Order: sequence, then structure tokens, then C-alpha cells
Amino acid sequence: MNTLLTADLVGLDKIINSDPIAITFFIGYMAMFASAVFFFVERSSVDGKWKTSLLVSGLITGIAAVHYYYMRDFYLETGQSPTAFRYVDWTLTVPLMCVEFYLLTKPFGAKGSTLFKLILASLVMLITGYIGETSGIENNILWGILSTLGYLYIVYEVFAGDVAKLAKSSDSPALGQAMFLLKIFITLGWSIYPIGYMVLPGNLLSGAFEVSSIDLFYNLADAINKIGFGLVIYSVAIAETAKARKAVVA
Ligand SMILES: *C/C=C(C)/C=C/C=C(C)/C=C/C1=C(C)CCCC1(C)C
Repeated sequence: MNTLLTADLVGLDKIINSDPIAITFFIGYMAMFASAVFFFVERSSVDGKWKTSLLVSGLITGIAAVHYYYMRDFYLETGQSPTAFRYVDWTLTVPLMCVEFYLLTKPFGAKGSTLFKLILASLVMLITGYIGETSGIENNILWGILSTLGYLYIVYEVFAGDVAKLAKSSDSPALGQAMFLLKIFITLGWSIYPIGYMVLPGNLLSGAFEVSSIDLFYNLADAINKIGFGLVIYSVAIAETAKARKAVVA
């Protein structure tokens, strides 16, 4: 009994002994879990066309919560970055974020082919990024550059490609607001990930931070991009729902 308890507690002292990485895994798990519950429950407060967006936000944070549960334990037990879990999480949640972008622009005519291109680019970004993180010191800059090309393609789509053209041709203030927020998340929010990656040995920021701080960057970025972006969509959905209901009453 006693030995079982000790085994269960292995590594947990890292959290109370203020290992910042352990703490962010711990808080990250709770925050993702709470957000998923929130987005699922709040689906009933918004109009039909926003319900899918909130469902997707709930799925993104729910999937992340499960991964954070395992990543936290993996880190506590081994003190290593849970790279494989991290990339399984991203491979599921980043395409879902592309679906989120698509849903925002769909009422204004976004096409399925645009969604397909975004998902393809995100897979290129993640597969090459994973190879870069796991293949060792010699090639991680090269794989990082390839991954960045996938990332830049997504930035291009939002700023000058199909998504941007749609936004220009419609003069909806709601889409204008959504696009403005999307651009901020894609450029500022998503750029935290490549900065974290550059902390790897042999990469451009190596030595500036401890290698293990890669998880601090990723955990912070996940909170901003998964929970923050979900909340932003939620507030647009609530505002648009109120507007539509007022119009019906009047
Ligand atoms: C919820 C998870 C999200 C939004 C993850 C996004 C991940 C990226 C934007 C990762 C980008 C990378 C590069 C642009 C180059 C270096 C390798 C990556 C995979 C860290």
C-alpha cells in the first residue's frame, strides 16, 4: 500500500518545488479541461451556425486536455520533453483549427478546397517539425526551415490567398472583425512555436535558454492559441447571436 502510494507520487514534488515546466503542464491540463467543458455547455447559448464553431473549440481543448494529462505525467516521471505526445496532439488539433478558420469564413463563401490546402500545409509543417525535433542536432535547422514554409503558406492564405480575397469581396463587419483576430493569432500566437523550436541544441537560439524551456514556449502558445482563440470565437458568436435576436424582435 505504502509503496504504491510512493510510486503514484513520483515526480509530483516537482510541482510543489516550483519547477516552472511541471507547473505549466499541470495548469495547462486543468485549463484545457475547464475550457472544453465551457465550450460544450455554451453551445446552447449561441445561434445554430455558431454551434459547430463552439463544438470544434471544445474538441480542440478536450483533445489537448487528454494529451496534457499524459504529457504532465511523462515529464514528471522522466524530466524529458514529451515530444511524441505533443505532435500527436498537434496533428489532431491544428487541422481542427484550420476547420475553425474555415467555419469563420464559410458564411461568406469559403470553399472546401481552401480548407484542404490549409490542412495539407499544416501537415507539412508538423511532419517536418517532428522530424526536426527527433532527428538530432545536424539537421534541425534544415527541417525547421521546411516546416516554416508550411507555416508561411498558411500565413499567405490568410493575408493574400483565398481567405483574404473572400474577406475583401464581402463587406461584413463581422467577418472583418473575425479576420483581424485570425491574423493576430496566426502571426503572433503561432510564431511562439518556431521560437520555442529554435531553443533546440544546434539551432538559432540554442544557449539563450535551457533546452527544457522548449516546453514553456509550447505550453504558453497552446494556451493562447487553443483557449484564447476559442474564447475570441465565443465572444464573436455571442455578439452576433444577440444582434440577430434583436433584429428578429424589431
Ligand atoms: C494547438 C497547437 C498549435 C496551434 C500548434 C501550432 C504549431 C506550429 C505553428 C508549429 C510550427 C513550427 C515551425 C513553424 C517551425 C519549427 C517547427 C514547428 C513545428 C515548431
